[in-house]
Amino acid sequence: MTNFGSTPVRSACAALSGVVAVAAGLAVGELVAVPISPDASPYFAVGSTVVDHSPTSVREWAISTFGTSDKTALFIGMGVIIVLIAAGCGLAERLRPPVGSVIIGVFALVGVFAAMGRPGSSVTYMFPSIVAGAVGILVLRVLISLLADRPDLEPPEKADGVSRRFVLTAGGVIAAAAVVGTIGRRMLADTANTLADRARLVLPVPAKPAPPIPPGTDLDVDGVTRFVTGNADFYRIDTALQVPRLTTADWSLRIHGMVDKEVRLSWADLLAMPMTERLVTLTCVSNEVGGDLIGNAKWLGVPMKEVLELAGVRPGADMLLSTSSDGWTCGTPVSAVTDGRDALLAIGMNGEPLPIEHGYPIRQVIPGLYGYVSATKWVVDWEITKFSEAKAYWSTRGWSELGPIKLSSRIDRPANSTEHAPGEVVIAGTAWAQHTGIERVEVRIDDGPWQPAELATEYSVDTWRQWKFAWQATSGEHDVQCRAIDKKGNAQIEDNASPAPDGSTGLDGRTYTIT
Ligand SMILES: Nc1nc2c(c(=O)[nH]1)N[C@H]1C(S)=C(S)[C@@H](COP(=O)(O)O)O[C@H]1N2
Ligand SMILES: [Mo]
Repeated sequence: MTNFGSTPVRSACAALSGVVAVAAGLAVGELVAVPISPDASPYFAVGSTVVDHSPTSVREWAISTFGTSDKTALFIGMGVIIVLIAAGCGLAERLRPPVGSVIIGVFALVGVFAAMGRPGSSVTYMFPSIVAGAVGILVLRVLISLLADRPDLEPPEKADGVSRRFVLTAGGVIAAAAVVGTIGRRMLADTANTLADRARLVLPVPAKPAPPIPPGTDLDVDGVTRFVTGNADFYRIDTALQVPRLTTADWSLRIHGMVDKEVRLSWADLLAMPMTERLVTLTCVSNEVGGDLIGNAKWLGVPMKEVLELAGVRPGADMLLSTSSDGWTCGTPVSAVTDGRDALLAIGMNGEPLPIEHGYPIRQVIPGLYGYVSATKWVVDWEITKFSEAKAYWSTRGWSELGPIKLSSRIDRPANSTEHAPGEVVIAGTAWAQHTGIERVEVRIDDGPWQPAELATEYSVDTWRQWKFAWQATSGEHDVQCRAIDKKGNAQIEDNASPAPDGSTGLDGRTYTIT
């Protein structure tokens, strides 16, 4: 016990505290980055930024010295520097609090800026660094406080001037950081792997390209959703806590059940088939009246019918039960796949490989059916069966077995409860009746008559259709509603119904004040 309370031991422990704190922060940063992007990880973002901004001569030197391990060398080098700085933070925090915490905070900011500067970044990219910084500072303060002199403690509660609580806490944090950091890093590596696979994928030229979009499908009225929804703006719905990360090499589709012959389709088999390109409007059954869980994209893929014919459907089968790589299931009427509509096993979305969250590398798109009974993303298995024998994910949870999309329409502009001057006010929006087509959209002011709106050029019966109505507004408060009529003459159902079990009904309405 000669060293009891000695400065060297406590200094070493302070330095160690810094290293543990920074390691914990970085580990948590990795995990927080998982649902965002590999580029959002503070460690990776800073490393990548260093690589991107280092002079060519330095990069050439690194490549000639370390060869293909140049990136590994960089990350190891960064690790050594971080350990040294972290140790310094620990010492500084003990001698001059809160200098250590401030240095960690500054490094968190460096992480924030590096992550925000990555290509394709969004505001969410700053979270991993912020959380990493907060965890680092918290751990540092706790450990340093445990190092404070405790004259009340005697061995074995206190050895060499260091309390047992300090040793246990530091050990616990480092063990937890190792687990969290390893899991986070592995998941990020999987994502990076899938992103690299996606970046390499060259989409085939369609044998049947989508008909060109005629002028006038977009009315170009400010505030109306565009006719084609960009991939980044496309609504996303799935049960995946962690988006599946498949690669084209991992992927295959097994077709079994009530088939003439079982088939396993590989990516190469798929690419050997002629591709079709179509615009199809996808809608979620959970979309409320006036909601935005709907989008229209140009999909590239193989007709599902042709894939099904490779296996051959046996008589009596009426359900295609598809399963995603994460085990979600979807029951689609076989007839919707074989009746000639453009049901696609899609690999492209608006000219790009599918984004990971929209099903990379492959998903289903079937015109006319809500997503939960048609649009399986990350699809890997088709079982041909009967509705009387199988139930899919949402059907076991109270939703209908069949989910044809309900005729509906939406007002996109002007925004609700806005004020306008008397005279012309342009009301505009979109309407959809997938696989039947929109015949008419009508607008009603207060309790007045239904008046026809001007329709955009029709692209196809599988895509939504914009409309606009030039209203001659008079002073006062007015309620405005819209309704659609489809090509079979059905008018949109006016009674309000919530989405469960088979889709919402009712009319979209807005209130405007004209002064
Ligand atoms: N694997 C999988 N695919 C899925 C789902 C899911 O939860 N898991 N949700 C479905 C639902 S309910 C909808 S509305 C559409 C949405 O597709 P999107 O996210 O590309 O817009 O995907 C469908 N495909
Ligand atoms: Mo959905």
